[in-house]
Amino acid sequence: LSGRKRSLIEDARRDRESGSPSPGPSRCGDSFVFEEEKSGKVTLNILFALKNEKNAGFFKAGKVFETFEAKLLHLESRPSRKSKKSGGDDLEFFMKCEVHCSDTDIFINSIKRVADDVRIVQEEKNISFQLFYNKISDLDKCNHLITKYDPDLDQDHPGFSDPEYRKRRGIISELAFKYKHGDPLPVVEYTPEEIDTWREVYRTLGGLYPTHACRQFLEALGQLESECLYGEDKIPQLGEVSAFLKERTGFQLRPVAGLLSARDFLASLAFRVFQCTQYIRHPSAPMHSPEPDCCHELLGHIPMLADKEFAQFSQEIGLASLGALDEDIEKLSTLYWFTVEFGLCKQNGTVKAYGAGLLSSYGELLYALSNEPQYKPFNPIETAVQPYQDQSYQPVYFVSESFEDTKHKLRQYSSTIQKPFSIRYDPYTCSMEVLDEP
Ligand code: HBI
Ligand code: FE
Repeated sequence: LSGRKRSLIEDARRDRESGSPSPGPSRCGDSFVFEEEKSGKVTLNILFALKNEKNAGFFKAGKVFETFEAKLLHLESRPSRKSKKSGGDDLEFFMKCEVHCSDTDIFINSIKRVADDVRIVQEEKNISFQLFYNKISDLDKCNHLITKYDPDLDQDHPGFSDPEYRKRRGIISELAFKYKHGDPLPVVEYTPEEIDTWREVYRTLGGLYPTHACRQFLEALGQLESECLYGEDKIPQLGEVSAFLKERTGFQLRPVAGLLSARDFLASLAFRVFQCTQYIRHPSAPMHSPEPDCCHELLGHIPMLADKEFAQFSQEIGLASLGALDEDIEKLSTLYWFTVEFGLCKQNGTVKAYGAGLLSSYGELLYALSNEPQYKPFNPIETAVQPYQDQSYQPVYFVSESFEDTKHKLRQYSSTIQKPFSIRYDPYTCSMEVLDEP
């Protein structure tokens, strides 16, 4: 053992034997351990504030890591809530690290000697209770893309073996990667071939809307057309569409490079921001895209987001997701799927489509409103755990009485999601207010 490590161990041992309360004998083993490996290493999540000496304390904590050869897996800092309450601006630190099993106890005690408020976060999921985007510009950090249906990686994507297409999609995605909140929305000069794809989709789906789409969708589409934002001869630009939505419901768009993680995607909705892809599907398959593309966003989502009640519903799913555990994100994601993407609703005694996945897919729109599929009334507890398909038509569709009713049911459901705080969105500052802090 190095001299330094030995002295820390001796200090800790002395503390333990003398029953000194400050570092305190911490429970050894199991309760702190959630990833025991055969190698004799354990992974710990440690949250701590610094003692008065501030930065020096941080480096002292670093020294403990060095001494115990703890492998740092993750490190982040944030303003300490405790300090903020008393008007301070101290930081607190979160570290994920790997230490030798036999060192666990002594390692924690050593950290306690140099830092304040040391907490061992027992399971990783507890972290997500506390970390979430607080202000609208934080959405610049939404970069957790899922590459499942990316044409560069998914052999079943219609553009997989078309290098030209992949290059083009790459260029358009790059605009999204570079985008920062407050920038003007990127303008894409679409090629005649891309416009042909759009035209075909627009015409084909346009023929079904009058009989298959819900009233709110038709109203908004009518407005978009009469304002010359929508039409079959041009692909609408995000900037114009965002301005349209902002006037109606306060929703705004930001460009996104592809499929986002559910957590990032839902978090954006909490700020009334809709993440919009800007590239278009492959021309060989105009009626279907495995990943979201501008046809899906512009035809499926945008008209619905111009409806007040629906916009509020969408934001509330987002608010419910902030700081939620992974398993609750999964449920909210499923609720989103069966409402915003594949929802049906009753209108004047008939069933109509309001889900964007339906309103942007000719085949499934016909299927969903035929006699074939099973319908169930929307009921969040049941809907949230319904298995779903993203490769073929849904086995079951959930029917809403009205958006208002669905919104109330979702609100009721969201209030049962366990969180140690509640959140309110302040539209003046575009930021979250956290209430009832733990
Ligand atoms: N990402 N870009 C993008 N667009 C979506 O519609 C989308 C997403 N990520 C997840 C998602 N939708 C949903 O399926 C839910 O998981 C929220
Ligand atoms: Fe979608």
